[in-house]
Amino acid sequence: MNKYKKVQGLMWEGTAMGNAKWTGVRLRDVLIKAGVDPNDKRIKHVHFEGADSDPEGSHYGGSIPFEKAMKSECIIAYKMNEETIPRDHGHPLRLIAPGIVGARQVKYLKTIRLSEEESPAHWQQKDYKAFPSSVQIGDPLDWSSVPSINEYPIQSYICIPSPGDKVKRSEEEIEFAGYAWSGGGRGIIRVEISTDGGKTWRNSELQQAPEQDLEHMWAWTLWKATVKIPKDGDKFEVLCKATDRAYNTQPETPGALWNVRGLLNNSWHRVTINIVD
Ligand SMILES: Nc1nc2c(c(=O)[nH]1)N[C@H]1C(S)=C(S)[C@@H](COP(=O)(O)O)O[C@H]1N2
Ligand SMILES: [Mo]
Repeated sequence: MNKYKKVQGLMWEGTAMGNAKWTGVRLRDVLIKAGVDPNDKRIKHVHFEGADSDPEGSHYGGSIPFEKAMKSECIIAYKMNEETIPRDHGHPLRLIAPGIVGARQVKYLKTIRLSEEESPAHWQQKDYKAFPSSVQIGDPLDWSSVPSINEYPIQSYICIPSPGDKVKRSEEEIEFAGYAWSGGGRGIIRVEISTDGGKTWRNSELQQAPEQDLEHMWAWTLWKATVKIPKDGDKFEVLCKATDRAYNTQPETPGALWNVRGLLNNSWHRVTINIVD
């Protein structure tokens, strides 16, 4: 998004992304055991706080809607990929609320609170919230005017090859591969690629964990496609875009998505590679 128009945010690009198998106890069961009434209309959000703190001593935190917290997929995890959770990923306990952005998956889980409100902005980067495009760099940010990002819009990415990689024309074809993911468990139904700037598209081959279904697709979808290397020119561009269960698809450019903190850019991903003879 920064390349389109300057933003005030962290430049994550597309590969600050993880996917793991989590094991834990249902958050729902823990809350009910602690005396929470699942039908208590006063409870709107559940706040989570980690044991880590910033230099001022405030703890990392985030919240999810109570309704989501009571769904069977939300767990307090104690294992990652069948092993004790590594320290970097939240040892000993971590909230896992599938279908929601990473920032809410609170590590080193220490405290759970029930509330009528979303949790206040968390430390360091304030919060992941997208402001209207009219809000410009330097304008005051009214954090309470927008809700935090929870479910993420549909996204796809080309991981292989990397931008600027070189291929030999004599190899004739090259394999492209990447991931796609959408928030809320909305399954990926297709990932398409284009070699003519988006005029025509063709399907890629998807790889999805068999235990996932279209309504509960928490993990990423991996995709791959073989692309013919053009006979002329010294470089070429490949684009990808995905479509999810709700038939949401990605926009062509970040133009209509621009926001001051550079969040939620899910426009078509483009990679240009070089051809050598
Ligand atoms: N306690 C705690 N939990 C946290 C954070 C943190 O700094 N402290 N960072 C959050 C953010 S912003 C992200 S993107 C994910 C990163 O999780 P990972 O390190 O397992 O990839 O953890 C989230 N949970
Ligand atoms: Mo993050």
